[in-house]
Amino acid sequence: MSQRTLVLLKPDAVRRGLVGEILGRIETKANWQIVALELRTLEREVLEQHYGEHMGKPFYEPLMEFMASGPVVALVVKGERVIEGVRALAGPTDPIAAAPGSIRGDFGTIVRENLIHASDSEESAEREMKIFFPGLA
Ligand code: RTP
Ligand code: MG
Repeated sequence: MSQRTLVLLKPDAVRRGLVGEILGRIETKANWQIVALELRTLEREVLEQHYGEHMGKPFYEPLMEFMASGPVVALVVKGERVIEGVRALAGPTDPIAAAPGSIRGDFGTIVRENLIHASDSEESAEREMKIFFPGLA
């Protein structure tokens, strides 16, 4: 089942020089390909659209600040079961709970600074792709 998903390499990943490492893990999966990619510092409005579901939660403002603290790499990955697949590569939200071998498990310690975002459903993927790559067919 071919799908598309929206992935963000968060500002901590870019600052720490982990872009190549993380992109490599995604790019080398069989039957997946990167179909859009951009390095970009996110404006508040874009972040509010993207993380709107979390508005009002205690971690929302610190999350907004962190996500605007430097450039992110935004990309769309297309391929076989890629929505579930990138979430599996990333590991659970809390890096300490994430298994070694996952991106968050190998490189993270702080819940907020967990290196990567990936869409969690087909509906989220459609919504998020429109925010970051409105021109994508
Ligand atoms: P994401 O949306 O970034 O892919 O992460 P997720 O689905 O694994 O987690 P979600 O619950 O959607 O949370 C979004 C992001 O907010 C930060 N966060 N901080 N308690 C906290 O301090 C806390 N909880 C969540 C993380 O950056 C998380 O990825
Ligand atoms: Mg999420």
